[in-house]
Amino acid sequence: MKLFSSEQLAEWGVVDYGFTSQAVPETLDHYNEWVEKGAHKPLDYLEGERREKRQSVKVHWDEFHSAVVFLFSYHSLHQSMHQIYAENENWNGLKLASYTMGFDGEDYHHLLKQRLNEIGSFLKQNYPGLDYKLTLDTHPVLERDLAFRSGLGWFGKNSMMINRHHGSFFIIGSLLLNQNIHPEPRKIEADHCGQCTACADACPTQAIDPETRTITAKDCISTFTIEQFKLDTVPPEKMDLTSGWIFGCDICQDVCPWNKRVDRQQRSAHVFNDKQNGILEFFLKQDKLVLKEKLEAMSEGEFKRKFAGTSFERSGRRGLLKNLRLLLKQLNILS
Ligand code: B12
Ligand code: SF4
Ligand code: SF4
Repeated sequence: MKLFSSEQLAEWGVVDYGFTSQAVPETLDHYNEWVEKGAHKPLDYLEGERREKRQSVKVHWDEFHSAVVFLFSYHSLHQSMHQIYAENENWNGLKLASYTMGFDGEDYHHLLKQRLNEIGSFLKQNYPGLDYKLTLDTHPVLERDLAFRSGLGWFGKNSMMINRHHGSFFIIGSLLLNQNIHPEPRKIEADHCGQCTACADACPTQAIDPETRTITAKDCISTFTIEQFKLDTVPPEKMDLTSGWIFGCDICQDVCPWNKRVDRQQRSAHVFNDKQNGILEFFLKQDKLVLKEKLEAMSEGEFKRKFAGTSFERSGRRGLLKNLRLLLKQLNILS
């Protein structure tokens, strides 16, 4: 049974979707073990009350009966960013997680929330009495597991949810429903990592444990560059930004053969919009020291106005400056 037409899916940017009526995550024990051994630190929002809610979607929302889970791909932006890193003479050596440039350069939390609400309204027209809640990153739901039990992919050794046809460069967004509108869920996807360990081998901070398919959060460049905003944050011993990532990190996805496969199948020539060009010009196309000086001279308010509605609002001026200073020190450009 198809709920949506291919035109609708294309308009929403959905490359695949699935269903589950299972409230309890399939891999819950792994999550609990991970938090109990403290591997989530410093991400305190994964413990306490929000950990309790993650034990079952029913704890988060007691009317839950099923979920429709969507994959919103940004693979083409990953390709465009690589083109800049490989070919652009004006590139300053800095790198940004490609999701920041996806979704028209807007913070996906805003843009995909609108799309999920559109999808929710459409479903409501067809199912009388239907109610929904959306879950998109910040909600206390194990979203990779929700996608896993909807048959959309498997957990890679880098802990990413990987889809056989679309790789891992996608955002997971879901509608939790008070009805079970789809009785035939897909089969759970098998593991397709095999003997490969490319992600763990490539991670500059050795944050990946390929045995448990989890990462040590404090050692992940993404944690340090996106989640820790304070100027005086002490970098963990293994933190290594020398490969240029100043906001997020894509290394363990870039090297994954399942993403390289999508690279070979899709050739996209992306035309950047004004918002995306603004981000590129500011962060990636001016000298690193000039960028540092500009960030130092800017007020928090000025930064917020310049990057309103983008992913960079999250870390703010201070967070980016902290990352850039560490990178410049590690490259011996700054003492
Ligand atoms: C906290 C968090 C982070 C933390 C911790 C990441 C982590 N790996 O746990 C940090 C800040 C480091 C982070 C980074 C990134 N994140 Co993040 N993050 C989250 C968040 C909010 C919670 C994740 C969580 O619960 N982690 C706890 C771990 C234990 O759970 P898990 O990651 O689901 O891992 C499962 C598997 O490891 C499995 N498992 C464990 N052992 C074993 C063993 C076997 C044999 C098997 C089969 C399974 C298995 O069980 C675990 C529990 O379900 C989710 C959104 C959400 N609400 O779920 C987004 C989310 C996971 N992040 C996302 C993204 C895009 C990223 C980045 C790519 C951003 C970037 N470019 O910098 C990086 C990727 C880093 C990486 N390799 O994971 C996407 C991932 C999409 C996808 N394709 O998987 C999510 C789902 C957001 C979204 N809505 O799309 N993130
Ligand atoms: S996102 Fe970067 S630092 Fe984090 S686990 Fe992957 S390669 Fe390592
Ligand atoms: S790089 Fe290899 S081991 Fe890592 S997630 Fe991809 S296929 Fe699995």
